[in-house]
Amino acid sequence: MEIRKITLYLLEMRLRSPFTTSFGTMSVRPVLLARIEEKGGEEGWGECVAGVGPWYSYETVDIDYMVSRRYIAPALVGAEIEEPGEFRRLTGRIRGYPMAKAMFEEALLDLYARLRGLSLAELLGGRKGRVKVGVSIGIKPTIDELLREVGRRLEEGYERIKIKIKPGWDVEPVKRIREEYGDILLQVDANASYTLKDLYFLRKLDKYELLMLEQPFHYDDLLEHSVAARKLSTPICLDESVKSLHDAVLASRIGAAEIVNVKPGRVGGPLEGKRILDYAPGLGLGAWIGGMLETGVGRSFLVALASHPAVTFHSDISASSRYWHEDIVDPPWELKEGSSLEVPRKPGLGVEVKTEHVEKRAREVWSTA
Ligand code: OSB
Ligand code: MG
Repeated sequence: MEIRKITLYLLEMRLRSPFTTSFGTMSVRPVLLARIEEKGGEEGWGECVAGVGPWYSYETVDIDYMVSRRYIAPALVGAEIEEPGEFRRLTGRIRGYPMAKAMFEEALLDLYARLRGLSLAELLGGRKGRVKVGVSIGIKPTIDELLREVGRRLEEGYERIKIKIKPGWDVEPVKRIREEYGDILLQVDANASYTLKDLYFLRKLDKYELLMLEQPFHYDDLLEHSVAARKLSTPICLDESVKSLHDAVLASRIGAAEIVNVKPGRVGGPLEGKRILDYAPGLGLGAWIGGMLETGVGRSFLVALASHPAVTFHSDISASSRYWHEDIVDPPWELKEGSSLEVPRKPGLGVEVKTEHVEKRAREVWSTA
């Protein structure tokens, strides 16, 4: 495929309800999209998951927009690419910025899949026709509000609940959810808000039979996790700390985690996500696919990865309606029976991008000549 033109769209999408984690509240999600067109007229779409500020990672949407225009798009446009795996080599000189790179790799995968008549799942080693999904619930002003939202999500059909925790919002919310809703599938995500000094509190979570404790410690640390893992019965899952297959290998070698949350944006693209999944069973790691409040475009890649046989837990891929009043894809992602999403068999994303809607809603549009 000869890359003819790249267009970037910067949107601001209002979430249906604000999402609060240990690092802050998000009400409006900035969304950066890439559209890559090849010589024959076919196109592909990708999404960057960077946020407003450098909280989850050092990347922000503004920085990634700049890096994309200045460095990544110029390295691609005019290039003749046999298959999406070549993207890494073409942009090998650019250090870091995995979320920006992931957006381009996604667009190339979509483009390649459309040209070949393959689904994303087929490209990414997917086998399942449906994927099990859950919902991620943010920190709430009160426990009553949290309990109400958990109840509502269970009613909507989500059979696995993840709640965000932070010091001071951990044991009590979990205890109250267990009292109210019994032995539902429940897990917690700390987004790196604890230190080893808090081990005493984290050990109190052990009696609540949580599926896992996600990223309790520093975003770039494996050692603290490996120390804590020996003292906790709740399995540790890593999110922020795993930026590549290399990190996943290291984490399993030193016993820092039993489970890995695979996010294509965090690891530089769906192909590195697939590699982690390919190795996870051999490393003795359970796996699932994490979300970053993506629109329907990013969600397509999450669903495709979640259909990989190494995915052993429910993924954070909720339906479009959990996030948006109106998604930018048609049809929107819908929750199906058994807390699942259907894996599309159509070529590429498997859903249509509503291009006019994106163009109308974009705050900024940039394209190569
Ligand atoms: O840590 O998993 C996380 C959203 C933004 C940043 C980090 C995280 C999340 C989520 C949302 O948990 C999951 C979803 O997209 O539904
Ligand atoms: Mg997380």
